[in-house]
Parts: sequence; C-alpha cells; structure tokens
Amino acid sequence: MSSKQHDAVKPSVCVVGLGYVGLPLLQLLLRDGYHATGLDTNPRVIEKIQEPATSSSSILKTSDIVILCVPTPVTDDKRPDYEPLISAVNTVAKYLHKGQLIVLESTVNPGASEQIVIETLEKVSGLKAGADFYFAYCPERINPGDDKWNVENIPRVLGANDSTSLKLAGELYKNLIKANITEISNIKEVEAVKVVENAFRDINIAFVNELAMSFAKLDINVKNVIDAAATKPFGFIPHYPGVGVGGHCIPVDPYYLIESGEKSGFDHRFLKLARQINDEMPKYTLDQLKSAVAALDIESVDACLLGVAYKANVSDYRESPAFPLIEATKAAGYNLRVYDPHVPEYSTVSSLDEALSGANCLLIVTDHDEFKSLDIKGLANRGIKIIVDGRNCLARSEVESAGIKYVGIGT
Ligand code: SAJ
Repeated sequence: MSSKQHDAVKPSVCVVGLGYVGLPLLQLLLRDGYHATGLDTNPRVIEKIQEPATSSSSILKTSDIVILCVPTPVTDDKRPDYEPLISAVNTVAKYLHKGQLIVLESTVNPGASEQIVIETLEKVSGLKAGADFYFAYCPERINPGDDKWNVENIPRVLGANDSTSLKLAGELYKNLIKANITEISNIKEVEAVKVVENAFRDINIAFVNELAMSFAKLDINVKNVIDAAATKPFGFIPHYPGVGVGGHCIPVDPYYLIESGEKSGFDHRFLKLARQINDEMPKYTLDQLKSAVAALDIESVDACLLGVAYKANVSDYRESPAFPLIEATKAAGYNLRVYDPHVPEYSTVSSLDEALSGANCLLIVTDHDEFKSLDIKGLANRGIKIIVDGRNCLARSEVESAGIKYVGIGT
C-alpha cells in the first residue's frame, strides 16, 4: 500500500460483512473521512444501508485496505464454522494486489489467521504476505446494546507477524480509535486474547449459575452474596445467574478454544463443563416452574414466556436460552404464548396484553426494560399465580405482596 495514510487523502477501505461489527466500523470510517465502502452478500443489508454499501466484490480491486468482519459461528454440533470466513477470503484473494492491507476482525481460534486466511490469500494470488501484501488481526470487541462502549472508544489489541503489517494496521487503528491500541507481533497470541476474554466470561457465569442451584437448596440468596462479595475492591468480578447464556460471542467462543485444544491434544475439561452448566439453565428454570406448579396444585398451566432476545433491549436472539426453554415448556404439556417486542418474528402474539390474557404462569427470559416495569398488581388481577424470573429482574417482595408465587434463579 502506498503511503496514502500519510497524505491528506486517506486510503480507500472496504469493510467486508456489515453486521453488528462491520456496520459501526463503516460508519466510523466514513465519518472520519475515509473513502469507505461496505461489501455484503445479503441484498437486504445492501438495500437497508444504500450508498456506501455494495454487493459487487469488484470494489476490492480499488481498495487499499480490506477489513473482514464476517460471522464466525458454530455448527449444530458446536464446532467452529469457518464457511462465511473462507468464502469471504476467497473473494478477497481474487482481487488481492500489491500493497493491499488485509485486516481480520472476526473471532477465530489461535492459528486460524495463518492457516485459513493468509494461506488462502497467498495460494490464490501468488503474492507473499508481509512482502507483497500485508495482514493483521484486530479482534472486534463490540458490546451490542451498550450505550457507553462503542467501536470508537473501546481499546483494541492488534497482532501481525511482520513489522510492516503491524505498522500499517497500527496507523489505521490509531487514527480511527480514540482508545489504546496494544500491538503484539504474534498473531496467535492476539487470536487467543479474544477467545480467552469471552471464555473468561462464560466460566464465571457458569460459576454463579452453579452457586445459584446450590444456594437455592440452602435458602441463600446468591445475588445478595455476589453483591456483597463485589464490595471487595480487588480480586472479584461480579457475574449473575440466569436462565442461560446467549449471544454470538460468549456461548460460542469457548468452542473455538476447545477445538484448538483438541487439535493440539489438550482436553479443555473446564471450558466444556462451564458450557454444560450454562446450557443446563433453561431446563433448571423450567424445573423451578414445575415445582411451583406442583406446590400450588395448579392443574392446567397456561404459561406466558416473556423475552426471546439473548440480552436486555436488543433484538438479537442468536443462541438465546429462550429457544430450549420454549421447547422444554411445550414438551411439559404446558400451553405457551411467547412475546418479545424486540423479536416479533419469534413472538406467537403481538402484544403484552395478548400474551398475558388467560395466562396463570409467567416465565421471564429477557430483562427488557418493558418487562422490568411490569404492573405486578395488574398481573395478580389477571390471574398470574407464579412468576419464574429468569433474570432476577423483579423484586421478590413486590411480587409476593401481590399474592403471586415468586421463583428466582438462586434468589
Ligand atoms: N449473562 C449472564 N450473567 C452475567 C452476564 C451475562 O447470564 O453475569 C448472559 C446474558 O444474559 C447473555 C449472555 O450471558 O445471554 C451474554 O451476555 P454479555 O453481556 O456477555 O453480552 P454479549 O454476548 O453481547 O457480550 C459482549 C461481548 N463482546 C464481544 O465479544 C466483543 C463480551 O466480550 C463482553 O464481555 C460483553 O459484551 C460485555 O462485557 O457486556
């Protein structure tokens, strides 16, 4: 790449993949005066974004920099699914030219950048990484629904195996991001950083989920314990139990680390156990409902499940614990209505009023603002007898004083 980054004219950038990572990045590039274009294979995405987006890959011909922000999910049998990345890399490779800088932001397991991205780029183009073209890895750290942290102010970690790639990518991100950029001259270490960050969260959530199930038998409120432990100014980071762990990162990334381990002959027993505990939580939540139904001797259960999204105030439902809970609730023979104002496509009714009418049990899966401010007395008047609060987002005292049986997750 020429030294355009030093001239007033900024390099042309193509962001490949316009999801929750690529789109904010494209918007930031455009705002900062880069000649930036988004490339996506989904015509609906192009239609929605219009101007700076295209589905024509020829844009790569004239891009000085290409930033790959494509999904790296898992398959149904929980193996890394590199299909979207392999397809995008093969497209980029067709137009790869001397001086181009390729940056990968998608989460991958250690070694994948070299084995999947660099190898394919070199094989298809005949060009050499670090000499003819440049490659760096800068894992995304977007937290959807977060008003405080965004693509512009979240510190980043950047890795490359050669000094020129690290320098060129460093210039880009230091110009773009108003936060610290940590540069590491070892791509595998940076790939490990991202999966470790998210596996760290998954195992800590599994820890408090296990505590919730244990303390429920000891009649100890685990949330009070965690909040009190969090008064320790060091050595403790609070996490909270719930109906399960959803999203495109936390329940997914540990499988990338597990796969790396398997390939190198190491069994990540702890990561697998944490995944198992977190995946158990929807069933545990339904079991709490079943016990309450038996205790109140309710003959026929008309359940209303509130929330499909994987976390509060977002419309993303990937890997949401709502889905296994819905299946298990139906298998229990309960009548079920599902409502999430942020996820109409998986709601079976179109309003809260409709969802509640005729229901005698409530399952709260997502702590959307709408659900945290439910009229508890009104629920009692409508005949709700049990509330299972999968996100511990309601006040037990308020629910019980309305004459409704409250069941929390460890609270
Ligand atoms: N959850 C719990 N207990 C907790 C925290 C979360 O059960 O204490 C559940 C949530 O309900 C949700 C899932 O885990 O179903 C994931 O929650 P999350 O807050 O981690 O949300 P994500 O998946 O959007 O995580 C993102 C991640 N960002 C990236 O991967 C780039 C993650 O690294 C961040 O740590 C996280 O945001 C964050 O800090 O909020």
